[in-house]
Amino acid sequence: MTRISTETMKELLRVYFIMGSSNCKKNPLSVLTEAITGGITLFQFREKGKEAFTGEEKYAFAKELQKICRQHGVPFIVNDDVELAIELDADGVHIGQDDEKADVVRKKIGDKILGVSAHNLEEARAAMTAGADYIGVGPIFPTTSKDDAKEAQGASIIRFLRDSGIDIPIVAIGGITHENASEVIAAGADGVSVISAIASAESPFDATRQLVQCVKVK
Ligand code: TZP
Ligand code: MG
Repeated sequence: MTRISTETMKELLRVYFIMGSSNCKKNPLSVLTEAITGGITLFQFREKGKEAFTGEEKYAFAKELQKICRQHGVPFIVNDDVELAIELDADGVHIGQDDEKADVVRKKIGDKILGVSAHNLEEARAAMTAGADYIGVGPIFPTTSKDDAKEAQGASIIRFLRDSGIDIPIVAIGGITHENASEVIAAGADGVSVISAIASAESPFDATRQLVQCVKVK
């Protein structure tokens, strides 16, 4: 295996769906299937919160979601849990600033995709140096999907990072909907990452289709 190219990474970030069991109104397996049919380009398994599965149940649930992703050729990324990602032979890992250090994770996962959350220029530069394939920047808009979310920064943070020379693939996150997705793409993001816009939608399929339209060609 070799590291993913910047161009391929940018394409995968276009519509990046993140989900765990607590985010879904309907059966999570159907939500993921609808999202894939609607056109998501990347999926992240993020099993967090009071009711979240742990241990064997978490593993089994992840495996089911990974199977659906594999059937449809959508890469499967694991949030935080580097060991689970390795056990499942996932396509990559996404870590935050409070998780294991990015350079240590890079050594553990070899050429798998590595995503790192960054909130400012310093963190973005450090992630690039540590070997991240992309950074997730946010929250851009207010969100209710992350308990410990920092203050929303607006799409201008993306423009600021680009103007400061950050050329690594960037996915914007936090409060993104079909109404504001094109704004973050115009500010320089390669794609949008969403939880509730798809997971809480009456029709995850329709919601995904709408997002796909919004992020089409810059
Ligand atoms: N990181 C920053 S904001 C956020 C995460 C995981 C939650 C995004 O969820 P939503 O529902 O798309 O605002
Ligand atoms: Mg984390």
